[in-house]
Amino acid sequence: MIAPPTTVDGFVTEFLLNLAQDRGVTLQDSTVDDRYLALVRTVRGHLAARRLETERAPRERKTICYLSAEYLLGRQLDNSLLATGLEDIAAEALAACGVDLDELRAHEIEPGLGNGGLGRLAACFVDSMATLGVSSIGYGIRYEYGIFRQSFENGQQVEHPDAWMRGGSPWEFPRPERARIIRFGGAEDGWAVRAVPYDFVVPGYRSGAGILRLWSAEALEPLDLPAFNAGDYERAVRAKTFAENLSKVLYPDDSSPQGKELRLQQQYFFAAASVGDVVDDLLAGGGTLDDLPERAIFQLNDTHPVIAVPELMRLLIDEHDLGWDTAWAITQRCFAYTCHTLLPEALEVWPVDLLRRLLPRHLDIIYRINEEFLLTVRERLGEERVAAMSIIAESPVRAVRMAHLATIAGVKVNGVAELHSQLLRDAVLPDFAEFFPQKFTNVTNGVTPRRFLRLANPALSALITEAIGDGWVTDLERLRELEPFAEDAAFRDAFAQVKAGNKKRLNDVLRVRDRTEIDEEHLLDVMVKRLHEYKRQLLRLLHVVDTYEGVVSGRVAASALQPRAVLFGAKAAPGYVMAKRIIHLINAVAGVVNDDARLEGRLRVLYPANYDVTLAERVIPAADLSEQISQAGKEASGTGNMKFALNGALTIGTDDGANVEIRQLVGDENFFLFGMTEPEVAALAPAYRPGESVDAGARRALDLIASGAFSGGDRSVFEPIVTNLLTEDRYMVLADYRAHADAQARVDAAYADPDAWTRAAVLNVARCGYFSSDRAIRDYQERVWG
Ligand code: BZD
Repeated sequence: MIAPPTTVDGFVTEFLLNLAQDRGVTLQDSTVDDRYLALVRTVRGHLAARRLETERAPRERKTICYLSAEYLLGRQLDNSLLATGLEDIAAEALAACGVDLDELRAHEIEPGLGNGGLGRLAACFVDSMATLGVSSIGYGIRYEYGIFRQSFENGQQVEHPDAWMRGGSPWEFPRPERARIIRFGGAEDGWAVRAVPYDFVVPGYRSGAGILRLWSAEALEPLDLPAFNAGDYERAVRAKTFAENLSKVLYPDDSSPQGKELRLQQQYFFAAASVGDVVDDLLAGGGTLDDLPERAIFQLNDTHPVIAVPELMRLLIDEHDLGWDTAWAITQRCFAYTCHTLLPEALEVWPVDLLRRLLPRHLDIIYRINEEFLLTVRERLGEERVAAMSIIAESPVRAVRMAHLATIAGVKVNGVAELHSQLLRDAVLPDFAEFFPQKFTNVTNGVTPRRFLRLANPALSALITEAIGDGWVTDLERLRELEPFAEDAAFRDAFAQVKAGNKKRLNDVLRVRDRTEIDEEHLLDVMVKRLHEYKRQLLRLLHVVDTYEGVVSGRVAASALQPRAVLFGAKAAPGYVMAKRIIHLINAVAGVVNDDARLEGRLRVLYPANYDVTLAERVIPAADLSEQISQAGKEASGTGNMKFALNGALTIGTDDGANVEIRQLVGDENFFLFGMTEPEVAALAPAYRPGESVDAGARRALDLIASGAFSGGDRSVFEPIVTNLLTEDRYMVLADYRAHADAQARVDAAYADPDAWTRAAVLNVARCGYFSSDRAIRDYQERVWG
């Protein structure tokens, strides 16, 4: 094999060659874009070599086929350099050419092919599988437009298309020879598109590689030539436009499925292409269909790819002539399902009418699976359980419940944190947990230490490595060895300096992208995540308003405030009206608070637009306080919570999702717990009257908002928010208000002793090694794929 260069000279040669041959320019005449693309070419050569090497190594028996509609990858350059061990060589080589590596880094547009936690988790998992040497392939959709770019106009969210591929997509390898035809509709009204795969190489840290295979939709015929020749230019490209729409854009709804036909087309498009790809590979390698369950498992990332279940059945029966029972026996061993939600409205259902039109054969298969399943339900649990457990819901319209289908077909069903898995069994799918007790398990989420510690926080990484060596990068539990350093004053000093330096690094980007900055002396208090009522950005905001009101009304001296910068980052689904109002309110409060001299600059609210993975990598290492304040029983896990703790932020949080496990590990004294527990929420819910006993602080905040203080005197603008809290308050913001405010006071008191704070921060880092996605993948191997 031709080994790519691993010396500085070799790297320089390769880079200049790529510049000349690929871009057709000399270094002198090159643009940033030319230099960036030539650098990617050079690094990509190493990835390709790594992949060939991995493919030649003796194969593990089973390949993990991760099916996910989303991968929120983040920028690729630094991770590729790190994984291949080329960081220093590339830096030296480019310096020798007089090229500014930082400028090239900043030039990369991140592929934002996901909405939030679920998509980012998939990206962490492919990284970990590659690093652990697990034979794996991630399948998904090559959206031409990823998650929208957010800007604010007069404080309100405006969405813009994310043209991340403008200027090409230099990391991927097109694989047109593996293209497949995907058919929709029935015998009379059938139509088809071509699915063309593009491979991203997922480099493992220092060894190994996986593939991320993303499908792009194309028309079978790119042009209707007779129509074109007849002058009907619109009709000439109609089929092309129609087909390409399938992979055109990521749906930006993260928690409430819209039931849109194009979305189901997207799901089937990538699920069918992926299942077909795996089956073809098996047969081409001399395997038989009976071998499939030993050779592959499809991990379903939520219900979005569940249509792969009837698709495999169709393939086995209609195209490979297996009988129903044989096909079902195989299928039932090939899938496992991960659920990522607790919100009932987030469980996907597809109207039967729509399925009948789009995928009639699949609907028939689903009906038969259901029929046979319900026979056994009737037998074992009785007729009265049938309606609740059926795959088919009868109202409000007859529809297929994808979670039921996934649970019936899967070898395992898992939740993503201990509490979530328990609630999944007790509340979301209780009948199924009774029927299939051995199917249900937990795998607590994790995050990749490569991107979220080693790359995002170089200074802390260096400090940790200096103390305990660099084994933690692939064995994060070794952070435990830092515990004794919490008692070491010199180490704490160095740790505090790292945090201060990270605030400067954050300011370097905030100044450029948002023309703002934080005061580096302030406590940096961060709430970054999708905007959703259950996550309760409003709870944080009401406390900001209450604090502001205290100063301007003269009840509290500004000088008594612990100086804080409260930073929000969040996108709202474009159709989620209340979430967008909340964004407007946060910006409105920021405008007023930041401009009011009476606060003496001791309370600042920042809301940089377009929070994405790239910004996360700067914000998280700089944070002192991590806001994880969802209503208990609503956040399945959270993964931001893990990233913050690993970077030495303390958490203020409810007993929800993985917060529970974080607190158990870091210790109560190093975590600011507040609020109702899930059973308390459940007990209060039936009789909850939010307007009846409003806390005085919350009342002052609501009154100030209602007065128009943040809307130029216009009382109508934020009235729906105030009214909603006082009359409905679905996520009990007001019920938890006092507990939250008291916890914030405990935060202030703790921060007043910087050394003790730093000690707690060090312990957070030392005790959170469990939250590595490497550990999560090992758990999947043991509990799900084994
Ligand atoms: O998944 C999130 C949960 O809300 C988090 O608690 C959890 O940590 C992560 C990872 O397990 N769920 C999502 O991010 N969901 C979506 O993004 C999504 C996207 C499309 C449709 C439905 C949900």
